[in-house]
Amino acid sequence: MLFNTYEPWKFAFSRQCNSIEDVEENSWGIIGVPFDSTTSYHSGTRLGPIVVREASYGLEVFNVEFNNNINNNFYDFGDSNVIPGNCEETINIVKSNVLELMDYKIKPILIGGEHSITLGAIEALKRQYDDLTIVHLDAHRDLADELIGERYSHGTVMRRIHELGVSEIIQIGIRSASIDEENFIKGSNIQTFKSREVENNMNNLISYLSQIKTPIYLTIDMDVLDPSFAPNVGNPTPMGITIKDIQDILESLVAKDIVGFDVVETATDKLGDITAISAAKIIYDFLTLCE
Ligand SMILES: [Mn+2]
Repeated sequence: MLFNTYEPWKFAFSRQCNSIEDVEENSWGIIGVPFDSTTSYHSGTRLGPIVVREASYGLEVFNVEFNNNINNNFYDFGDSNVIPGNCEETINIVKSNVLELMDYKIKPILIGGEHSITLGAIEALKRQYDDLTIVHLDAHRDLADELIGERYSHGTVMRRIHELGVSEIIQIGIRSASIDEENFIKGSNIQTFKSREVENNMNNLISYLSQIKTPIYLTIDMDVLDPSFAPNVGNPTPMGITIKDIQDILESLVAKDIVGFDVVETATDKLGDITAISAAKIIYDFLTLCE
């Protein structure tokens, strides 16, 4: 039986455990990463984990849209330590946290926090998975080599992930990039479905995703959504995709081998904020659909 006892430090419906050793293999493990350091426009992502968890208590056990209860095979392990102002060291902490989950065969779900934290999760998973496809939903490519002189930042995170030698990066919802980033992807293993292409031809995207053979890491920057659904993100960008689009993408991926997931860049200090509600809904839909 699932209990929805309000406990704002944990995502609604998460299971209880006395010790990580008691957790069943192949469970999902939520880690909040309350980190905000290199966001270049709106700040506030350090409060993302708490507002997203709080918003999750507006959801019901039964997910009407998918005619199923939320899968209760997940635990919320609380927040990671972070080092304010030190992106590289915070990424290392996230990496060690994810490695610890992997020791117990628990699959990570990160709630951000700025997007740079995704690098820590993927560095950890790369130790186990030689072949890893990154499905990256974002308004931005995040492929800059440096941003304001920084190699580790929320605008360079996919460039650092690319350097790890992943199988493929599939960028979905893109609508803002530099000419350097556009040149970088030419001839690379980076595939693009711009926001308008998602809107105009979802079937094409779904059929592309259905071809993925490797394990998958799914990272969702909340700014992939149109600002009407998610105004409070680090870099709101008009002409985004919808939550329905994300549901379609999740449905096309759930039969695959998803080994890690994150939802990042929620940037608000307001309880009940629409951006936090949208982020909680996406995590809830994911947990309803995924084993
Ligand atoms: Mn972005």
